[in-house]
Amino acid sequence: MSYDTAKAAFAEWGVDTEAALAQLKTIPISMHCWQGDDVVGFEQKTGASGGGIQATGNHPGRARTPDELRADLEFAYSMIPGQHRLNLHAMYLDTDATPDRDEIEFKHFVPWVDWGHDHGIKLDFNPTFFAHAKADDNLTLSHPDAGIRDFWIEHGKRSREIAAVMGAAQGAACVNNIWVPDGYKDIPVDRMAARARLEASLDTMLDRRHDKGAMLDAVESKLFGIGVEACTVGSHEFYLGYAIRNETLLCLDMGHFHPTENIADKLSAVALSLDEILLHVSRPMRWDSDHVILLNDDILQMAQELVSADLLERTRIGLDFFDATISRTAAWVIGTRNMQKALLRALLTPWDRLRTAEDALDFTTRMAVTEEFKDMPFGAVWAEFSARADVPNGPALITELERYQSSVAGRG
Ligand code: RNT
Ligand code: ZN
Repeated sequence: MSYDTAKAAFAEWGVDTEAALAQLKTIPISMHCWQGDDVVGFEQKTGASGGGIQATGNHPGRARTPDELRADLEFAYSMIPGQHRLNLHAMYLDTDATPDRDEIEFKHFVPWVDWGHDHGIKLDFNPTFFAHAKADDNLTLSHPDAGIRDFWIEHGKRSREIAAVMGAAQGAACVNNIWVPDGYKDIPVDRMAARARLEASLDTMLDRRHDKGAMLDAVESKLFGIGVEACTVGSHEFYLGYAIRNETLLCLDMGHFHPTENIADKLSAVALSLDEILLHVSRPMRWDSDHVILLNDDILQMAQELVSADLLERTRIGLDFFDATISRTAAWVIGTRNMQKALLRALLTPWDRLRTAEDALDFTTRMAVTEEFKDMPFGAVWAEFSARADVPNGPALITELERYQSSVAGRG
Protein backbone atom coordinates (compact mmCIF):
# COMPACT_ATOMS: atom_id res chain seq x y z
CA MET A 1 0.00 0.00 0.00
CA SER A 2 1.27 3.48 -0.81
CA TYR A 3 1.88 6.00 1.95
CA ASP A 4 -0.81 8.29 0.54
CA THR A 5 -3.43 5.57 0.75
CA ALA A 6 -2.37 4.79 4.32
CA LYS A 7 -2.42 8.46 5.20
CA ALA A 8 -6.00 8.71 3.96
CA ALA A 9 -7.01 5.59 5.89
CA PHE A 10 -5.71 7.07 9.14
CA ALA A 11 -7.26 10.46 8.34
CA GLU A 12 -10.65 8.75 8.22
CA TRP A 13 -10.18 8.11 11.96
CA GLY A 14 -8.92 11.62 12.59
CA VAL A 15 -5.30 10.45 12.92
CA ASP A 16 -2.63 12.63 11.33
CA THR A 17 0.23 10.49 10.01
CA GLU A 18 2.42 13.53 9.31
CA ALA A 19 2.18 14.62 12.94
CA ALA A 20 3.08 11.08 14.06
CA LEU A 21 6.10 10.95 11.74
CA ALA A 22 7.29 14.36 12.91
CA GLN A 23 7.05 13.33 16.54
CA LEU A 24 8.66 9.92 16.09
CA LYS A 25 11.69 11.62 14.58
CA THR A 26 12.30 13.51 17.81
CA ILE A 27 12.33 10.46 20.11
CA PRO A 28 15.84 9.23 20.78
CA ILE A 29 16.44 5.65 21.86
CA SER A 30 19.50 5.05 24.01
CA MET A 31 21.12 2.05 22.40
CA HIS A 32 23.17 -0.06 24.81
CA CYS A 33 26.79 -0.70 23.90
CA TRP A 34 26.79 -4.13 25.55
CA GLN A 35 24.77 -5.93 22.86
CA GLY A 36 27.83 -5.59 20.60
CA ASP A 37 30.29 -7.66 22.62
CA ASP A 38 28.21 -9.88 24.91
CA VAL A 39 28.64 -7.63 27.99
CA VAL A 40 32.40 -8.21 28.15
CA GLY A 41 33.87 -4.70 28.01
CA PHE A 42 37.42 -3.55 27.36
CA GLU A 43 39.20 -3.93 30.65
CA GLN A 44 42.28 -6.14 30.57
CA LYS A 45 40.61 -9.13 32.11
CA THR A 46 39.00 -12.40 31.22
CA GLY A 47 35.95 -14.21 32.46
CA ALA A 48 32.21 -13.96 32.39
CA SER A 49 30.25 -10.82 33.05
CA GLY A 50 29.13 -11.97 36.50
CA GLY A 51 26.38 -10.50 38.61
CA GLY A 52 23.95 -12.99 37.18
CA ILE A 53 23.95 -11.50 33.71
CA GLN A 54 25.47 -13.38 30.83
CA ALA A 55 24.97 -13.44 27.09
CA THR A 56 24.64 -16.93 25.67
CA GLY A 57 25.72 -17.99 22.18
CA ASN A 58 28.85 -17.76 20.06
CA HIS A 59 27.74 -16.27 16.78
CA PRO A 60 30.77 -14.97 14.86
CA GLY A 61 31.56 -11.26 14.85
CA ARG A 62 31.76 -10.18 18.48
CA ALA A 63 33.40 -6.74 18.73
CA ARG A 64 36.73 -7.18 20.49
CA THR A 65 37.97 -3.61 20.57
CA PRO A 66 36.45 -0.15 20.95
CA ASP A 67 37.14 0.50 17.27
CA GLU A 68 35.26 -2.62 16.23
CA LEU A 69 32.39 -1.77 18.54
CA ARG A 70 32.17 1.76 17.13
CA ALA A 71 32.22 0.45 13.56
CA ASP A 72 29.39 -1.96 14.43
CA LEU A 73 27.44 0.82 16.11
CA GLU A 74 27.85 3.11 13.11
CA PHE A 75 26.45 0.41 10.88
CA ALA A 76 23.55 -0.22 13.25
CA TYR A 77 22.66 3.48 13.52
CA SER A 78 22.71 3.73 9.73
CA MET A 79 19.94 1.10 9.59
CA ILE A 80 17.76 2.91 12.14
CA PRO A 81 15.80 6.04 11.19
CA GLY A 82 16.31 9.06 13.45
CA GLN A 83 19.05 10.32 15.73
CA HIS A 84 19.79 8.10 18.70
CA ARG A 85 21.98 7.89 21.77
CA LEU A 86 24.61 5.47 23.05
CA ASN A 87 24.45 3.96 26.52
CA LEU A 88 27.98 3.23 27.66
CA HIS A 89 29.09 1.13 30.64
CA ALA A 90 32.18 2.06 32.64
CA MET A 91 33.90 -1.20 31.68
CA TYR A 92 33.91 -0.03 28.04
CA LEU A 93 36.66 2.49 28.67
CA ASP A 94 39.00 3.15 25.74
CA THR A 95 42.56 3.64 26.93
CA ASP A 96 45.96 1.94 27.08
CA ALA A 97 46.02 2.56 30.82
CA THR A 98 44.64 -0.07 33.19
CA PRO A 99 42.79 1.82 35.89
CA ASP A 100 40.87 -0.23 38.41
CA ARG A 101 37.20 0.67 38.83
CA ASP A 102 38.01 3.09 41.63
CA GLU A 103 40.53 4.87 39.41
CA ILE A 104 38.57 5.62 36.25
CA GLU A 105 38.49 9.17 34.94
CA PHE A 106 36.93 11.10 32.12
CA LYS A 107 40.15 10.88 30.12
CA HIS A 108 39.67 7.12 29.77
CA PHE A 109 36.50 7.75 27.78
CA VAL A 110 37.59 10.61 25.56
CA PRO A 111 37.60 8.53 22.33
CA TRP A 112 33.91 7.78 22.94
CA VAL A 113 33.13 11.43 23.57
CA ASP A 114 34.97 12.50 20.40
CA TRP A 115 33.20 9.82 18.40
CA GLY A 116 29.83 10.85 19.79
CA HIS A 117 30.56 14.44 18.92
CA ASP A 118 31.58 13.55 15.36
CA HIS A 119 28.43 11.51 14.79
CA GLY A 120 25.92 13.61 16.71
CA ILE A 121 25.40 10.76 19.18
CA LYS A 122 24.78 11.76 22.79
CA LEU A 123 26.03 9.48 25.53
CA ASP A 124 24.50 7.95 28.62
CA PHE A 125 26.58 6.20 31.24
CA ASN A 126 26.58 3.40 33.81
CA PRO A 127 28.96 2.50 36.60
CA THR A 128 29.88 -1.20 36.33
CA PHE A 129 29.29 -2.98 39.62
CA PHE A 130 29.82 -6.50 38.25
CA ALA A 131 32.48 -8.55 36.45
CA HIS A 132 35.10 -7.73 39.06
CA ALA A 133 36.84 -9.68 41.84
CA LYS A 134 35.40 -7.31 44.44
CA ALA A 135 31.89 -8.20 43.23
CA ASP A 136 32.39 -11.97 43.29
CA ASP A 137 30.17 -12.36 46.37
CA ASN A 138 27.36 -10.53 44.53
CA LEU A 139 27.66 -7.84 47.16
CA THR A 140 29.06 -4.39 46.39
CA LEU A 141 27.48 -1.27 47.90
CA SER A 142 25.77 -3.42 50.54
CA HIS A 143 28.79 -5.60 51.38
CA PRO A 144 29.29 -6.06 55.13
CA ASP A 145 32.97 -5.11 54.64
CA ALA A 146 33.34 -1.33 54.69
CA GLY A 147 36.51 -1.55 52.57
CA ILE A 148 34.61 -3.22 49.73
CA ARG A 149 31.75 -0.76 50.04
CA ASP A 150 34.18 2.15 49.89
CA PHE A 151 35.80 0.75 46.76
CA TRP A 152 32.43 0.67 45.01
CA ILE A 153 31.34 4.02 46.39
CA GLU A 154 34.47 5.52 44.84
CA HIS A 155 33.64 3.83 41.53
CA GLY A 156 30.14 5.24 41.67
CA LYS A 157 31.34 8.75 42.47
CA ARG A 158 33.80 8.70 39.62
CA SER A 159 31.15 7.42 37.22
CA ARG A 160 28.88 10.31 38.18
CA GLU A 161 31.70 12.76 37.57
CA ILE A 162 32.52 11.22 34.20
CA ALA A 163 28.84 11.35 33.23
CA ALA A 164 28.61 14.98 34.31
CA VAL A 165 31.58 15.95 32.15
CA MET A 166 30.12 13.99 29.24
CA GLY A 167 26.81 15.80 29.69
CA ALA A 168 28.46 19.20 29.84
CA ALA A 169 30.51 18.39 26.73
CA GLN A 170 27.46 17.26 24.74
CA GLY A 171 25.27 20.08 26.01
CA ALA A 172 22.59 17.65 27.22
CA ALA A 173 22.23 15.60 30.37
CA CYS A 174 23.93 12.23 30.44
CA VAL A 175 21.88 9.71 32.42
CA ASN A 176 24.03 7.78 34.88
CA ASN A 177 22.19 4.57 35.72
CA ILE A 178 23.08 2.71 38.89
CA TRP A 179 22.46 -1.01 39.01
CA VAL A 180 24.15 -3.25 41.55
CA PRO A 181 23.83 -7.05 41.60
CA ASP A 182 23.66 -7.21 45.40
CA GLY A 183 21.70 -10.06 46.84
CA TYR A 184 21.69 -13.49 48.42
CA LYS A 185 21.45 -16.94 46.89
CA ASP A 186 19.68 -18.32 49.94
CA ILE A 187 17.37 -16.85 52.49
CA PRO A 188 19.12 -14.08 54.43
CA VAL A 189 18.40 -13.42 58.09
CA ASP A 190 19.07 -9.70 58.03
CA ARG A 191 17.59 -8.06 54.97
CA MET A 192 17.22 -4.82 56.86
CA ALA A 193 20.95 -4.50 57.57
CA ALA A 194 21.80 -5.13 53.91
CA ARG A 195 19.28 -2.53 52.76
CA ALA A 196 20.49 -0.02 55.31
CA ARG A 197 24.05 -0.50 54.04
CA LEU A 198 22.94 -0.06 50.42
CA GLU A 199 21.07 3.09 51.33
CA ALA A 200 24.01 4.55 53.25
CA SER A 201 26.41 3.77 50.39
CA LEU A 202 24.10 5.36 47.84
CA ASP A 203 23.74 8.43 50.05
CA THR A 204 27.51 8.84 50.19
CA MET A 205 27.86 8.18 46.47
CA LEU A 206 25.18 10.68 45.52
CA ASP A 207 26.20 13.23 48.09
CA ARG A 208 27.81 15.56 45.59
CA ARG A 209 25.18 17.55 43.70
CA HIS A 210 25.74 17.76 39.98
CA ASP A 211 24.03 20.10 37.57
CA LYS A 212 20.92 18.27 36.38
CA GLY A 213 21.45 19.78 32.97
CA ALA A 214 24.66 17.75 32.72
CA MET A 215 23.98 14.55 34.64
CA LEU A 216 20.92 12.73 35.92
CA ASP A 217 21.15 9.86 38.39
CA ALA A 218 18.93 6.84 37.86
CA VAL A 219 18.51 3.76 40.08
CA GLU A 220 17.55 0.34 38.75
CA SER A 221 15.80 -2.31 40.80
CA LYS A 222 15.69 -6.02 40.22
CA LEU A 223 13.66 -8.96 41.44
CA PHE A 224 16.27 -11.72 41.34
CA GLY A 225 19.21 -12.98 39.33
CA ILE A 226 21.22 -16.16 38.99
CA GLY A 227 23.04 -16.51 42.30
CA VAL A 228 20.75 -14.05 44.06
CA GLU A 229 17.51 -16.01 43.94
CA ALA A 230 16.44 -15.44 47.53
CA CYS A 231 16.85 -11.71 47.94
CA THR A 232 17.87 -8.70 45.90
CA VAL A 233 18.87 -5.86 48.19
CA GLY A 234 17.89 -3.18 45.65
CA SER A 235 14.33 -4.34 45.11
CA HIS A 236 11.59 -2.33 43.41
CA GLU A 237 10.16 -1.01 46.66
CA PHE A 238 13.63 -0.07 47.88
CA TYR A 239 14.44 2.00 44.81
CA LEU A 240 10.99 3.46 44.30
CA GLY A 241 11.25 4.98 47.76
CA TYR A 242 14.86 5.95 47.24
CA ALA A 243 14.19 7.66 43.91
CA ILE A 244 11.26 9.64 45.30
CA ARG A 245 13.15 10.77 48.40
CA ASN A 246 16.31 11.67 46.51
CA GLU A 247 14.76 12.96 43.30
CA THR A 248 16.60 10.57 41.03
CA LEU A 249 15.17 8.84 37.99
CA LEU A 250 13.73 5.38 38.54
CA CYS A 251 14.85 2.82 35.98
CA LEU A 252 12.22 0.23 35.14
CA ASP A 253 13.77 -2.79 33.44
CA MET A 254 11.08 -4.94 31.85
CA GLY A 255 12.88 -8.11 32.93
CA HIS A 256 13.09 -7.19 36.58
CA PHE A 257 9.62 -8.04 37.81
CA HIS A 258 7.48 -11.09 38.32
CA PRO A 259 6.80 -12.56 34.86
CA THR A 260 3.08 -11.83 34.96
CA GLU A 261 3.45 -8.20 36.02
CA ASN A 262 2.63 -5.63 33.35
CA ILE A 263 5.48 -3.14 33.37
CA ALA A 264 3.58 -0.71 31.14
CA ASP A 265 1.00 -0.42 33.92
CA LYS A 266 3.66 0.89 36.30
CA LEU A 267 4.47 4.00 34.26
CA SER A 268 1.45 6.09 35.21
CA ALA A 269 1.65 4.83 38.79
CA VAL A 270 5.26 5.86 39.42
CA ALA A 271 5.06 9.00 37.26
CA LEU A 272 2.75 10.60 39.82
CA SER A 273 5.63 10.59 42.32
CA LEU A 274 8.66 11.01 40.04
CA ASP A 275 9.84 13.68 37.65
CA GLU A 276 11.51 11.37 35.18
CA ILE A 277 11.69 7.69 34.38
CA LEU A 278 14.33 5.60 32.66
CA LEU A 279 13.27 2.49 30.80
CA HIS A 280 15.31 -0.59 30.09
CA VAL A 281 13.20 -2.09 27.38
CA SER A 282 13.88 -5.80 27.34
CA ARG A 283 12.17 -9.12 26.70
CA PRO A 284 12.25 -11.53 29.60
CA MET A 285 11.42 -15.05 28.52
CA ARG A 286 10.24 -16.90 31.61
CA TRP A 287 12.94 -15.04 33.56
CA ASP A 288 15.21 -12.00 33.13
CA SER A 289 16.69 -13.46 29.96
CA ASP A 290 17.28 -10.18 28.09
CA HIS A 291 16.07 -11.42 24.70
CA VAL A 292 16.02 -8.98 21.77
CA ILE A 293 12.77 -7.05 21.90
CA LEU A 294 10.15 -8.08 19.38
CA LEU A 295 7.13 -6.08 18.30
CA ASN A 296 5.01 -7.93 20.84
CA ASP A 297 2.19 -6.90 23.16
CA ASP A 298 4.50 -5.94 26.03
CA ILE A 299 6.40 -3.43 23.89
CA LEU A 300 3.25 -2.13 22.22
CA GLN A 301 1.63 -1.54 25.60
CA MET A 302 4.72 0.22 26.89
CA ALA A 303 4.67 2.59 23.91
CA GLN A 304 0.92 3.10 24.27
CA GLU A 305 1.34 4.16 27.87
CA LEU A 306 4.14 6.56 27.01
CA VAL A 307 1.91 8.24 24.45
CA SER A 308 -1.50 8.05 26.08
CA ALA A 309 -0.22 9.12 29.52
CA ASP A 310 1.81 11.88 27.85
CA LEU A 311 5.04 10.61 29.37
CA LEU A 312 7.40 10.89 26.41
CA GLU A 313 8.88 14.14 27.67
CA ARG A 314 9.60 12.62 31.07
CA THR A 315 10.86 9.22 30.00
CA ARG A 316 14.26 8.20 28.72
CA ILE A 317 13.98 5.11 26.57
CA GLY A 318 16.94 2.78 26.95
CA LEU A 319 17.31 -0.77 25.72
CA ASP A 320 18.71 -3.70 27.63
CA PHE A 321 19.07 -6.98 25.81
CA PHE A 322 21.92 -9.15 24.64
CA ASP A 323 21.82 -12.11 22.32
CA ALA A 324 24.99 -13.80 21.09
CA THR A 325 23.22 -16.47 19.01
CA ILE A 326 22.40 -14.07 16.17
CA SER A 327 24.17 -11.27 14.37
CA ARG A 328 24.83 -8.73 17.12
CA THR A 329 24.43 -5.78 14.79
CA ALA A 330 21.16 -7.19 13.48
CA ALA A 331 20.01 -7.58 17.10
CA TRP A 332 20.56 -3.86 17.72
CA VAL A 333 18.85 -2.88 14.48
CA ILE A 334 15.83 -5.14 14.90
CA GLY A 335 15.33 -4.31 18.58
CA THR A 336 15.71 -0.56 18.20
CA ARG A 337 13.47 -0.42 15.14
CA ASN A 338 10.87 -2.44 17.04
CA MET A 339 10.87 0.14 19.81
CA GLN A 340 10.30 2.82 17.18
CA LYS A 341 7.61 0.81 15.42
CA ALA A 342 5.79 0.40 18.74
CA LEU A 343 5.98 4.15 19.31
CA LEU A 344 4.73 4.82 15.80
CA ARG A 345 1.70 2.60 16.35
CA ALA A 346 0.98 4.40 19.60
CA LEU A 347 1.28 7.76 17.87
CA LEU A 348 -1.16 6.55 15.19
CA THR A 349 -3.90 5.67 17.66
CA PRO A 350 -7.18 7.63 17.96
CA TRP A 351 -6.74 8.34 21.68
CA ASP A 352 -9.51 10.93 21.95
CA ARG A 353 -12.06 8.56 20.58
CA LEU A 354 -10.92 5.72 22.83
CA ARG A 355 -10.84 7.94 25.92
CA THR A 356 -14.30 9.29 25.25
CA ALA A 357 -15.63 5.76 25.00
CA GLU A 358 -13.85 4.69 28.20
CA ASP A 359 -15.07 7.70 30.16
CA ALA A 360 -18.61 6.92 29.05
CA LEU A 361 -18.12 3.31 30.17
CA ASP A 362 -18.68 2.37 26.54
CA PHE A 363 -16.28 -0.54 26.60
CA THR A 364 -17.84 -1.97 23.46
CA THR A 365 -16.64 0.94 21.35
CA ARG A 366 -13.26 0.89 23.08
CA MET A 367 -12.87 -2.76 22.10
CA ALA A 368 -14.29 -2.32 18.58
CA VAL A 369 -11.98 0.59 17.74
CA THR A 370 -8.95 -1.09 19.27
CA GLU A 371 -9.56 -4.24 17.25
CA GLU A 372 -10.29 -2.38 14.00
CA PHE A 373 -7.01 -0.59 14.46
CA LYS A 374 -5.06 -3.82 14.42
CA ASP A 375 -5.75 -3.94 10.66
CA MET A 376 -4.53 -0.43 9.97
CA PRO A 377 -1.64 0.02 7.50
CA PHE A 378 1.10 0.87 10.00
CA GLY A 379 3.68 -0.76 7.72
CA ALA A 380 3.16 1.80 4.96
CA VAL A 381 3.71 4.64 7.40
CA TRP A 382 6.83 2.99 8.78
CA ALA A 383 8.13 2.47 5.22
CA GLU A 384 7.64 6.17 4.59
CA PHE A 385 9.47 7.02 7.82
CA SER A 386 12.49 4.90 6.87
CA ALA A 387 12.47 6.10 3.26
CA ARG A 388 12.57 9.75 4.36
CA ALA A 389 15.53 8.90 6.60
CA ASP A 390 17.19 7.06 3.73
CA VAL A 391 17.22 3.83 5.70
CA PRO A 392 16.48 0.49 3.98
CA ASN A 393 13.40 -1.52 4.76
CA GLY A 394 12.08 -4.97 3.83
CA PRO A 395 14.29 -7.23 1.68
CA ALA A 396 16.83 -4.41 1.22
CA LEU A 397 17.30 -4.26 5.00
CA ILE A 398 17.91 -8.01 5.20
CA THR A 399 20.52 -7.73 2.44
CA GLU A 400 22.34 -4.97 4.33
CA LEU A 401 22.24 -6.85 7.64
CA GLU A 402 23.67 -9.96 5.97
CA ARG A 403 26.31 -7.98 4.13
CA TYR A 404 27.59 -6.37 7.31
CA GLN A 405 27.46 -9.61 9.28
CA SER A 406 29.60 -11.34 6.60
CA SER A 407 32.12 -8.53 6.81
CA VAL A 408 32.66 -9.12 10.55
CA ALA A 409 32.22 -12.90 10.66
CA GLY A 410 35.96 -13.49 10.32
CA ARG A 411 36.79 -11.85 13.65
CA GLY A 412 38.51 -14.36 15.89
C1 RNT B 1 21.07 -6.27 34.99
C2 RNT B 1 20.52 -4.93 34.67
C3 RNT B 1 21.49 -3.96 34.08
C4 RNT B 1 22.44 -4.59 33.10
C5 RNT B 1 23.28 -3.59 32.37
C6 RNT B 1 24.41 -4.23 31.64
O1 RNT B 1 20.12 -7.17 35.35
O2 RNT B 1 19.42 -5.06 33.81
O3 RNT B 1 20.82 -2.91 33.51
O4 RNT B 1 21.76 -5.37 32.16
O5 RNT B 1 23.70 -2.63 33.25
ZN1 ZN C 1 18.63 -3.23 32.93
